[in-house]
Amino acid sequence: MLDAFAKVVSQADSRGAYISASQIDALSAMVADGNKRLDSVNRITSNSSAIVANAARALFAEQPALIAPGGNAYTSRRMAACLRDMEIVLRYVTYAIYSGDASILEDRCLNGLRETYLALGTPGASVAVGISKMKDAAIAIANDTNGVTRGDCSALMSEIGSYFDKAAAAVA
Ligand code: PEB
Repeated sequence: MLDAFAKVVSQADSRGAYISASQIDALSAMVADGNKRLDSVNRITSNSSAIVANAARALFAEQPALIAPGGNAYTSRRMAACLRDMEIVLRYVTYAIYSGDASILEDRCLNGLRETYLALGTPGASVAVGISKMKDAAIAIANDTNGVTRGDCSALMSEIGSYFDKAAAAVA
Protein backbone atom coordinates (compact mmCIF):
# COMPACT_ATOMS: atom_id res chain seq x y z
CA MET A 1 0.00 0.00 0.00
CA LEU A 2 1.47 3.29 -1.18
CA ASP A 3 0.53 6.93 -1.17
CA ALA A 4 1.59 9.56 -3.68
CA PHE A 5 4.78 10.32 -1.71
CA ALA A 6 5.78 6.73 -1.01
CA LYS A 7 5.21 5.84 -4.65
CA VAL A 8 7.63 8.53 -5.86
CA VAL A 9 10.21 7.40 -3.30
CA SER A 10 9.84 3.77 -4.30
CA GLN A 11 10.14 4.57 -8.02
CA ALA A 12 13.16 6.81 -7.45
CA ASP A 13 14.85 4.19 -5.26
CA SER A 14 14.36 1.46 -7.84
CA ARG A 15 16.30 3.69 -10.28
CA GLY A 16 18.85 4.67 -7.62
CA ALA A 17 17.95 8.27 -8.39
CA TYR A 18 17.18 11.39 -6.40
CA ILE A 19 13.63 12.66 -6.53
CA SER A 20 13.40 14.70 -9.72
CA ALA A 21 12.37 18.34 -10.02
CA SER A 22 9.23 17.36 -11.91
CA GLN A 23 8.26 14.88 -9.21
CA ILE A 24 8.76 17.55 -6.57
CA ASP A 25 6.63 19.95 -8.63
CA ALA A 26 3.87 17.36 -8.91
CA LEU A 27 3.88 16.61 -5.18
CA SER A 28 4.07 20.30 -4.38
CA ALA A 29 0.94 20.90 -6.48
CA MET A 30 -0.75 18.05 -4.65
CA VAL A 31 0.11 19.57 -1.27
CA ALA A 32 -1.04 23.02 -2.38
CA ASP A 33 -4.42 21.54 -3.33
CA GLY A 34 -4.54 19.24 -0.31
CA ASN A 35 -7.58 20.82 1.30
CA LYS A 36 -9.65 20.16 -1.81
CA ARG A 37 -8.68 16.50 -1.61
CA LEU A 38 -9.53 16.20 2.08
CA ASP A 39 -12.79 18.11 1.62
CA SER A 40 -13.74 15.72 -1.18
CA VAL A 41 -13.02 12.68 0.97
CA ASN A 42 -15.00 14.23 3.81
CA ARG A 43 -18.00 15.01 1.60
CA ILE A 44 -18.07 11.59 -0.05
CA THR A 45 -17.59 9.82 3.28
CA SER A 46 -20.36 11.73 5.02
CA ASN A 47 -22.76 11.03 2.14
CA SER A 48 -21.70 7.42 1.59
CA SER A 49 -25.02 5.81 2.58
CA ALA A 50 -26.96 8.00 0.16
CA ILE A 51 -24.41 7.44 -2.61
CA VAL A 52 -24.66 3.65 -2.22
CA ALA A 53 -28.45 3.52 -1.78
CA ASN A 54 -29.20 5.83 -4.71
CA ALA A 55 -26.78 4.05 -7.02
CA ALA A 56 -28.27 0.68 -6.09
CA ARG A 57 -31.82 1.97 -6.58
CA ALA A 58 -30.90 3.33 -10.02
CA LEU A 59 -29.17 0.06 -10.94
CA PHE A 60 -32.23 -2.01 -9.98
CA ALA A 61 -34.54 0.37 -11.84
CA GLU A 62 -32.45 -0.16 -14.98
CA GLN A 63 -31.95 -3.89 -14.45
CA PRO A 64 -35.10 -5.12 -12.63
CA ALA A 65 -34.19 -8.76 -13.32
CA LEU A 66 -31.58 -8.45 -10.56
CA ILE A 67 -34.29 -8.10 -7.89
CA ALA A 68 -36.90 -10.39 -9.49
CA PRO A 69 -37.15 -13.98 -8.19
CA GLY A 70 -34.00 -15.81 -9.27
CA GLY A 71 -32.10 -12.52 -9.72
CA ASN A 72 -28.65 -11.92 -8.33
CA ALA A 73 -29.87 -9.46 -5.71
CA TYR A 74 -33.12 -11.32 -4.94
CA THR A 75 -33.68 -12.25 -1.29
CA SER A 76 -32.65 -9.86 1.41
CA ARG A 77 -29.44 -11.81 1.99
CA ARG A 78 -28.24 -11.15 -1.57
CA MET A 79 -29.54 -7.57 -1.51
CA ALA A 80 -27.56 -6.99 1.68
CA ALA A 81 -24.45 -8.54 0.10
CA CYS A 82 -24.87 -6.30 -2.94
CA LEU A 83 -25.22 -3.09 -0.91
CA ARG A 84 -22.28 -4.18 1.22
CA ASP A 85 -20.13 -4.77 -1.89
CA MET A 86 -20.92 -1.31 -3.22
CA GLU A 87 -20.12 0.18 0.18
CA ILE A 88 -16.77 -1.68 0.24
CA VAL A 89 -15.83 -0.37 -3.21
CA LEU A 90 -16.79 3.19 -2.25
CA ARG A 91 -14.77 2.94 0.96
CA TYR A 92 -11.63 1.82 -0.90
CA VAL A 93 -12.13 4.58 -3.48
CA THR A 94 -12.15 7.13 -0.63
CA TYR A 95 -8.87 5.64 0.63
CA ALA A 96 -7.37 6.03 -2.87
CA ILE A 97 -8.54 9.65 -3.09
CA TYR A 98 -7.12 10.35 0.36
CA SER A 99 -3.71 8.84 -0.47
CA GLY A 100 -3.61 10.07 -4.05
CA ASP A 101 -2.72 6.55 -5.12
CA ALA A 102 -4.75 3.58 -6.35
CA SER A 103 -2.61 0.83 -4.84
CA ILE A 104 -4.75 0.40 -1.72
CA LEU A 105 -7.83 0.00 -3.92
CA GLU A 106 -6.09 -2.38 -6.28
CA ASP A 107 -4.37 -4.57 -3.69
CA ARG A 108 -7.07 -4.91 -1.07
CA CYS A 109 -10.32 -4.60 -3.02
CA LEU A 110 -10.01 -5.20 -6.76
CA ASN A 111 -7.37 -7.92 -6.77
CA GLY A 112 -9.24 -11.15 -7.55
CA LEU A 113 -12.66 -9.52 -7.44
CA ARG A 114 -13.53 -10.44 -11.04
CA GLU A 115 -12.73 -14.08 -10.26
CA THR A 116 -14.79 -13.91 -7.07
CA TYR A 117 -17.82 -12.66 -9.00
CA LEU A 118 -17.31 -15.29 -11.68
CA ALA A 119 -17.23 -18.01 -9.03
CA LEU A 120 -20.33 -16.60 -7.30
CA GLY A 121 -22.24 -16.16 -10.56
CA THR A 122 -22.65 -12.45 -9.76
CA PRO A 123 -22.80 -10.34 -12.95
CA GLY A 124 -19.66 -8.18 -12.91
CA ALA A 125 -21.05 -5.95 -15.65
CA SER A 126 -23.97 -5.02 -13.39
CA VAL A 127 -21.61 -4.31 -10.50
CA ALA A 128 -19.68 -2.04 -12.89
CA VAL A 129 -22.87 -0.13 -13.70
CA GLY A 130 -23.51 0.34 -9.97
CA ILE A 131 -19.96 1.64 -9.51
CA SER A 132 -20.33 4.12 -12.35
CA LYS A 133 -23.53 5.42 -10.77
CA MET A 134 -21.66 5.89 -7.49
CA LYS A 135 -19.00 7.77 -9.47
CA ASP A 136 -21.52 10.27 -10.85
CA ALA A 137 -23.09 10.82 -7.43
CA ALA A 138 -19.74 11.13 -5.63
CA ILE A 139 -18.40 13.66 -8.13
CA ALA A 140 -21.61 15.68 -8.01
CA ILE A 141 -21.24 15.87 -4.22
CA ALA A 142 -17.47 16.51 -4.17
CA ASN A 143 -17.65 19.09 -6.95
CA ASP A 144 -20.62 21.00 -5.53
CA THR A 145 -19.57 24.65 -5.30
CA ASN A 146 -22.11 25.47 -2.59
CA GLY A 147 -20.67 26.19 0.84
CA VAL A 148 -17.01 26.04 -0.17
CA THR A 149 -14.43 28.47 -1.47
CA ARG A 150 -14.61 28.20 -5.24
CA GLY A 151 -11.56 26.99 -7.07
CA ASP A 152 -10.48 24.79 -9.95
CA CYS A 153 -11.14 21.19 -8.96
CA SER A 154 -11.06 19.72 -12.46
CA ALA A 155 -7.82 17.76 -12.05
CA LEU A 156 -8.95 16.35 -8.70
CA MET A 157 -12.37 15.41 -10.07
CA SER A 158 -10.84 13.56 -12.98
CA GLU A 159 -8.50 11.78 -10.57
CA ILE A 160 -11.50 10.79 -8.41
CA GLY A 161 -13.31 9.59 -11.51
CA SER A 162 -10.32 7.49 -12.50
CA TYR A 163 -10.49 5.46 -9.27
CA PHE A 164 -14.15 4.61 -9.89
CA ASP A 165 -13.31 3.79 -13.53
CA LYS A 166 -10.53 1.49 -12.37
CA ALA A 167 -12.93 -0.31 -10.02
CA ALA A 168 -15.61 -0.65 -12.71
CA ALA A 169 -13.09 -1.89 -15.28
CA ALA A 170 -11.80 -4.48 -12.80
CA VAL A 171 -15.15 -6.27 -12.62
CA ALA A 172 -16.85 -5.45 -15.96
C1 PEB B 1 -16.84 -9.40 -2.63
N1 PEB B 1 -19.14 -10.40 -2.73
C2 PEB B 1 -19.80 -11.53 -2.35
C3 PEB B 1 -18.86 -12.42 -1.74
C4 PEB B 1 -17.63 -11.75 -1.75
C5 PEB B 1 -17.85 -10.50 -2.36
C6 PEB B 1 -16.30 -12.30 -1.23
C7 PEB B 1 -19.14 -13.83 -1.23
C8 PEB B 1 -19.26 -13.92 0.27
C9 PEB B 1 -20.48 -13.20 0.77
O1 PEB B 1 -21.60 -13.42 0.26
O2 PEB B 1 -20.32 -12.37 1.67
N2 PEB B 1 -16.02 -9.09 -0.37
C10 PEB B 1 -16.68 -8.42 -1.49
C11 PEB B 1 -15.73 -7.34 -1.83
C12 PEB B 1 -14.61 -7.46 -1.04
C13 PEB B 1 -14.82 -8.56 -0.12
C14 PEB B 1 -16.01 -6.30 -2.86
C15 PEB B 1 -13.44 -6.58 -1.10
C16 PEB B 1 -12.49 -6.51 -0.15
O3 PEB B 1 -14.05 -8.97 0.77
N3 PEB B 1 -25.48 -8.77 -6.66
C17 PEB B 1 -26.14 -8.10 -7.64
C18 PEB B 1 -25.48 -6.84 -7.98
C19 PEB B 1 -24.26 -6.83 -7.09
C20 PEB B 1 -24.36 -8.10 -6.27
C21 PEB B 1 -25.12 -6.80 -9.45
C22 PEB B 1 -23.93 -4.33 -7.07
O4 PEB B 1 -27.16 -8.49 -8.20
C23 PEB B 1 -23.42 -8.48 -5.34
C24 PEB B 1 -24.16 -5.58 -6.23
N4 PEB B 1 -22.07 -9.97 -3.97
C25 PEB B 1 -23.27 -9.67 -4.52
C26 PEB B 1 -24.18 -10.66 -4.14
C27 PEB B 1 -23.50 -11.60 -3.37
C28 PEB B 1 -22.15 -11.14 -3.26
C29 PEB B 1 -21.18 -11.82 -2.51
C30 PEB B 1 -25.65 -10.73 -4.46
C31 PEB B 1 -24.04 -12.87 -2.77
C32 PEB B 1 -23.96 -13.95 -3.82
C33 PEB B 1 -24.61 -15.23 -3.39
O5 PEB B 1 -24.33 -15.70 -2.27
O6 PEB B 1 -25.41 -15.73 -4.17
